[in-house]
Formats: sequence, C-alpha cells, structure tokens
Amino acid sequence: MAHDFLARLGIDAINNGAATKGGFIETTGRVITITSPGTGEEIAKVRLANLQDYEKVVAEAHAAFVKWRMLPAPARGEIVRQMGDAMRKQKDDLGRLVTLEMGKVLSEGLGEVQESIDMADLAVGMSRQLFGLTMHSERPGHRMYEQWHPMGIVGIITAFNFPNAVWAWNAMVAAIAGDVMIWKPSLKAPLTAIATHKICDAVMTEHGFGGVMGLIIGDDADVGTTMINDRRLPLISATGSCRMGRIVGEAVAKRLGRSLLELGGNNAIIVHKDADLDLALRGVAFGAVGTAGQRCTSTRRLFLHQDIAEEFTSRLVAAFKKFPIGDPMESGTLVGPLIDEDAVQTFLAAISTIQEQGGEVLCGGTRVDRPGSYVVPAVVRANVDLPVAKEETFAPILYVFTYSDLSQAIGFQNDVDQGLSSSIFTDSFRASEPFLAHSGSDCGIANVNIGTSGAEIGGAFGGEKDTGGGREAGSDSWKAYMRRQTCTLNWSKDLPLAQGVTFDI
Ligand code: UN1
Repeated sequence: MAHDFLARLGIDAINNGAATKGGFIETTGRVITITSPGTGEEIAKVRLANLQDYEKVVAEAHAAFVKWRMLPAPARGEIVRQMGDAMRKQKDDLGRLVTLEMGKVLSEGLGEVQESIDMADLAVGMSRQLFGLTMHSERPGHRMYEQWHPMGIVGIITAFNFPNAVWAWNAMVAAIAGDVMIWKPSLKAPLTAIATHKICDAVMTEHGFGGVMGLIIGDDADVGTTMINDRRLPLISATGSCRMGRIVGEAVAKRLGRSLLELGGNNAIIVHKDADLDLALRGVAFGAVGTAGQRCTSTRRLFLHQDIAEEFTSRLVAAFKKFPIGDPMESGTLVGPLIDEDAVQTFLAAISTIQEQGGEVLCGGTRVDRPGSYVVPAVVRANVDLPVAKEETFAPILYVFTYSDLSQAIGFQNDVDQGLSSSIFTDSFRASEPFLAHSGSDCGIANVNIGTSGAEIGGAFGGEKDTGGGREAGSDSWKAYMRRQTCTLNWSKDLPLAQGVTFDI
C-alpha cells in the first residue's frame, strides 16, 4: 500500500539511525525492518547507529550546548514556538505515521501529535518564567537569591507507545531550559522519531543551532548502555517499563547523575455505588482499551461497589463485545493492533495464567485471525488477591473486583508496586474526598469522574513507587532540566560570617 505521507515526512526505504549538526550520519550498524502492526506490511528499514556514531552525536551536542545556552531563554522559546508550528503544519502526516508504525487508532495518532504541539506551546510560556526566589540574608548588607542554569546534554529514552509526544514532553522543556539533547527512541517505532526529528531539527538548523537535537537509534547493549553510563550526560530522562527504569536508574545513580523516570502503572478505577454509570462506562472503556491497553496510564483494574457490580459488569462485557477491532487507519475502529507478535504472546500467556490462578475470563482473551497483531480485549472477574493482576501486562486486560467499603477499595487500589494513575467515579463529595486525601490514592495522578488515561500536558505527569518518582510535562517541570544555584552577595564593607561564627585575623 502506498503511503504518500512517508515521502513528505522524509522517510526513505532505508534510513540512517543517527543525526546531529548537518543532518543524518551515514550509519554502519545492523539493519532493522519496521513493519506495520496493523497489516504486517514492511514500512521501511533503519540502519542502526554504533558507538562511533554515538561519539559524533555527543561531540556535536556539546559544541551546540556552548552556543545554545548563550541564547536568552525567551529567544530559545521563540524557536520552540516555531517547532510547534512546524509540527502543526505536518500534524496530519505525522499522526498517520504514528498510526501506521505503532498501531494506535488515527484519532489517537493525531492526538499524540497534538500533545507535542501543546508541549511546545507550554514550553514557550515557560521560557519567560524560569523563576528563582530571593531570600533575606541573616547578614547586614547581604542579598541572597537562586537562579537556574542549563545542565548540558540531556539523554531522552522513549518507549514505542508514544513515539512522538514523550520526546516532546522532554525536548520542548529541555530546549527552553538551554539544554541540548540526544534522543534514543524505541527500536519498535524509530520512523516516527526520524520524521519528528527532521521537522524540529530543520527549525533549529535554520536558526544556526544544528546539533541541539541529537538522535541516536541503536541497540541497548552498546548505545543504550554507553549512554546511561556517560558522565557527559548529566540528566537521563527515561520513559518505559519498570524493568528498563531500574536498569537506567541504577546506572545513572552509580555515577551520581540525575535521572527522571516515568515508568509503568497498574492503574485502577473505583466505581462507587452512587456513580453515574453511563459516564463510568465510557471512562473505563477508553482507559482499558484505548491504545489497545498500551498506555502507561491504561486502566488495568476496576473496583466495583457491590451494589452496582453486577449491573456494571454486564454492561461492560456487552460494550467490550461490540468494540470495532481492526485497521487503526480506518475511521470507526476503536481497538487497533498490539505493537508486535511478542506482545500478542504476552497477552495470551497472561490469559492462561489468569485461568490457572482462578480468574474468570468473561469475554475476549483471544487473538484475531487476520494479518497484524490483533487481540480481543478481555474482561476478567477475580478475587483481589489474583497474583497476575499485580503485574502490568501491557495489553487490554481489565480485572474486575468487587468491594463493600470505600476505604477497603482504596487500600486494594494502592496495594500494587506501581503508583501512576487512579480514578474514582462518584457523585458524592464524601467518596471523592477520602480518595483524594493524603490517606487516599498513593498515585501521581488521581482523577474524579475521568478515567486513568488521557492526561493533559499542563499537569505534572508521573507517579510514585515503581513508577519511578519522576514528573514530565506540567507547570514547573523545567526545574528537572536545570541546575539550581544559590548566590549570596555582600555589598557591605564587613565580612560577617553566618551562624555567628567569628574568625578574626
Ligand atoms: C504513556 O503511556 O507513556 O495520559 C504516556 C496519557 C497520555 C500520556 C501517556 N497523555 O494517557
């Protein structure tokens, strides 16, 4: 099938896997083939970068940093504004590429690019608001203040499921902060990274700042390992699985670098007895099967109050049975494919484990007999102690549990290793407040009458426990990309010491 947008986005039959000042480098690593999860068709190939290419990208990034940091932050913001506009112009093509390469339905593919554009807009505003505080010194004739400086080269590691927006969460903010970056995208969705890079780097290059946006597409074993251990990269921001985050976090901590981790979730929705069930049904449905259950914010567990459990479960199962599953490019499709065959096998293995452990599969749980990696989303009824429900299976499986007491439901909800997103559906203040109180949800995101996924970029995004503790996007996320400096200035003729210490010579 011809996809005209590939040429418009600069995707060739074989693409180089590294870019820096002056564009793409002739890479010499192994060649990988990218196929569309929706059809199994080959889209294009990528020749991976090796360590020599990585060295070139780091050297150019460093040279670019020395220049870029001297540009005043609002002027950096103006260039970021133009990057946002460049993505706006190619939103349709880029959104289609996300859908073709990753398999999310087109409305979500376009939504993802919109999320990047929104990030650019947010970062433009931030570029004029990199505020520091002033303090009163305890010493006469002294003044104290804090200021924020760029850090240097930021390593950005992204997952396949948001191959465009998660980079933008980091890149747009890092750029206004005065940092330069090296992006290592997932090998499962590198074409979106190549296209995104081309659009944004063209703007940087036009302004004489080639090298600010580095791209390295390589294996974890060489490029990835070198990158996370590289002291020249003071900050590594990684979005992906808890397993990956643990490796990154440990390596970066060992060299006392800074890491920003946004990892997996095992997100739950509580539907209380007084909830608007129509609203809850829509929220649960999008949360559980949107992006075919491959968001870190996907709804994986559902706690139903016993008074509404039976009715809600039967409505849910009826809705699940009707979801249009198919080509994500076609309008009307709600459930696209999983990313690849491995993901299908993981889904099927989880279904077998559920049955072995005594869970009841109420619907779905099978693969769809057609080319591409399609599965039928599953609803599973189980006891809260079902062991497999404690794990994040990156696929559309929704575990349904029943509760009688709200505080018990909140306890169940918190009783997993991850702490990303959570929701309650209720019409009562007396139910939502305990959920939002400090003794309520332990997640980074807590919503009322909204599902667990689909967060706006204006709020800090991330969570606690095995989710890694980092926050990306949101109002003050720029602080993660800058170093803080405290300055004390003495304009008196004396040199008093703090804490009343005397040292007369
Ligand atoms: C992710 O799945 O890694 O809140 C990111 C959401 C999106 C971002 C998801 N805005 O679902």
